Amino acid sequence: MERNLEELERAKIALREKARVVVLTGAGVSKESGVPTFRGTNGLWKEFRAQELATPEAFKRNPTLVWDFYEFRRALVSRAVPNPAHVALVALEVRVPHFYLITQNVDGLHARAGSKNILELHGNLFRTRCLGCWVLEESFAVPIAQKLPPLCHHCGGLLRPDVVWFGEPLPAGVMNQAFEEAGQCEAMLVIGTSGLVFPAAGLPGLAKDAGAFLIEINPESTPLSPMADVCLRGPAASVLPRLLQEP
Ligand code: BV8
Ligand code: ZN
Repeated sequence: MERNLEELERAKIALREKARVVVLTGAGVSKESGVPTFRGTNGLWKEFRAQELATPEAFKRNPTLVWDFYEFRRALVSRAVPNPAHVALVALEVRVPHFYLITQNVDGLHARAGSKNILELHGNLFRTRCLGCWVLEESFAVPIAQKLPPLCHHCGGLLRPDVVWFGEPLPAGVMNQAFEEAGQCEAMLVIGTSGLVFPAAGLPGLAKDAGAFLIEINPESTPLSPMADVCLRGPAASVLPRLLQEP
C-alpha cells in the first residue's frame, strides 16, 4: 500500500504546478457509473463481437441488429449517473489554466458531470446522422423509435448512431485538435483505457515525446504502462478524488 501512497504523492506534486494538462479517458472511467467496459470481465465485446456490431459493414448488413446494440447501451447510459471520477475531472478543469478532456467514450457522462473542454474522439450515443440527408441530430429518446432502424423525419432516410466504427476515420477536426493538445501538454492523465484502440492510443506516446509527465490510472497494467511516469493502480472513482485532493 505504501508504494501506491508514494506514487500518489509523486503524481500530486507533478500535477500541482502544471499549467497545460490533458486527460485521455476510456471506458474504465464510466465503470463505476455501471456502464460496462469493452474488454474487461463481462465487457460489452464479450457478449457482442465488435466486428459484428461496431463496423459500417455490420450496419449495412443488419441495421436492426446494430441498432439493438446501441439502443441497449443508450437505455443503460440514460439510467447511469456521473461517478466521483467524472466529478473530480470537472474540479481539475477549473484549477488548470489550459485543460482538455479527450475521451474515447460515447456515453456523454463527462458533459453531464459538467466538464467543458471535451473532445469526443469516437462520437456520441445520443446523436444520430442520417444516411440520406446527412443531418446530425441530438436524440435522447429511449427507445429512439417505435420501430428499428429509425428513419429520418426530414427525408425518410436511414439513421445511424453518430459514433466512429472500426475502420472509419475519426472526425478530422476533433482528432487534429486532440493531437495538437497532446503534443503541447505538460502532463497527461490516462484513465481507464486498455490502450488498444488507435489512433486514440497513440496520444499518450505523443505527449510523452513532447516531454509531458504521464500518469496512468487503471487497476490493471496496459501497453501504455511502461511509458507512464506514475501508474496509480486502482479504480478511477477512488483514485482521482485522492489525487486531486487539495493539500
Ligand atoms: C481508424 C465507438 C482509419 C463505437 C470505438 C493504427 C492506426 C489507425 C488505426 C488502426 C491502427 N491499428 C488498428 C487500427 C484499426 C482500429 C483499431 O485500433 N483496432 C484495434 C482493436 C486494434 N482503429 C480504427 O478502426 C479507428 N479508425 O483508424 O480509421 C481510417 C483513416 C482514414 C480513412 C478510413 C479509415 C476507429 C476506432 C474507433 C472504434 N470505435 N467506439 C462504440 O463505442 O460502440 S472503439 C471502443 O474501444 C470504444 O470507444 C472504447 O472506448 C474504445 C477503447 O476501449 P477502452 O475505452 O480502452 O475500453 P476497454 O474496455 O478496452 O478498457 C477499459 C480499461 O479500463 C481497462 O484497461 C480496465 O483495466 C480499465 N478499468 C476497468 N475498471 C476501471 C478501469 N479503469 C479505471 N477505473 C475503473 N474502475
Ligand atoms: Zn435525412
